[in-house]
Amino acid sequence: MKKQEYKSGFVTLIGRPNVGKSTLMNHLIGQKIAITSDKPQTTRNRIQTVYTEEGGQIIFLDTPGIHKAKNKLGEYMVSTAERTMREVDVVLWLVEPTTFIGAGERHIAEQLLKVKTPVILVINKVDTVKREEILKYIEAYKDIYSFADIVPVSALKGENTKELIRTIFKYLPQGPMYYDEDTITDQPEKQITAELIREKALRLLSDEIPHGIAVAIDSMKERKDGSMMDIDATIVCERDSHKGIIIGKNGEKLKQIGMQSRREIENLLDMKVNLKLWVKVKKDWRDSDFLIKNYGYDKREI
Ligand SMILES: Nc1nc2c(ncn2[C@@H]2O[C@H](COP(=O)(O)OP(=O)(O)OP(=O)(O)O)[C@@H](O)[C@H]2O)c(=O)[nH]1
Ligand SMILES: [Mg+2]
Repeated sequence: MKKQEYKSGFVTLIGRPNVGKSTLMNHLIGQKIAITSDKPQTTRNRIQTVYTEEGGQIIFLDTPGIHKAKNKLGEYMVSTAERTMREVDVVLWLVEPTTFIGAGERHIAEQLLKVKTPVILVINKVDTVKREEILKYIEAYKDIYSFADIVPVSALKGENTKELIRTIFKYLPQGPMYYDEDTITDQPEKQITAELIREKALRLLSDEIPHGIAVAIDSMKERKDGSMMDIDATIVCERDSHKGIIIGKNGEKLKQIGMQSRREIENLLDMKVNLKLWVKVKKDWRDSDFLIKNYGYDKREI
């Protein structure tokens, strides 16, 4: 019997903020690479990860949620996401299980009409609805775009995600193994470390403040005897009043952010970590081209 040809290709995850793109990507590759939170606009950069199995390889691109940008950082995020639609073999468009299709979804459908890439609609969070209702959501979405396929999943519970992988492979061309099978991501450890700190800040702070935060790793050095990694990092925020909230009463909030992120950084690096956190104010950094770039959001890289 003829051996089946190896298939491979690039697949982007797009959709409005908070629909579960990063949660789904982490689940599919079986590792936490992209940070997640219940606050919209968690992901800010394109994050590439690799899924490898015997018959093929999928390179996933997690992207920032597509929204109406209110500052230069937002514009950067949205163009990062929209750009990927043209560069890939398959688009995964993630949506919430609902029959209400708003302006945000219609805008995405319009963008997709401009490209020829096959689009798989992924109805996520089906654990939150009754099974018999799913057909209704499928019908509603069928009206706005001609999808190559529609797959309901729960990224959180891992429901139907194997079926999603099978469906993706249907649309991938024959191709090489782009990365060796041990490769999981293109994100440097330093970048993931900064993101993990930002995740804890997002999760532990409420409302407006988390959106105005960036995290910079000032230094990251392994001790000579290999016993520990010393990390100095700065949380940047937009206002003096925010700085006070991030630090908290008697420094409690910052301590919590530090403790929770240290634990995850230790898992990531597989060694003990000594983490020192600082807080700095940079007024309106999200509207400064220079500072946006400085904190790792570089237009030339999208
Ligand atoms: N119930 C349920 N919640 C989910 C599911 N998938 C994701 N979530 C939750 O939805 C929230 C948003 O998840 P993210 O993965 O950060 O969403 P995202 O689309 O990457 O968001 P942005 O990066 O802001 O665009 C988190 O609180 C997740 O736990 C799911 O299948 N079921
Ligand atoms: Mg995300």
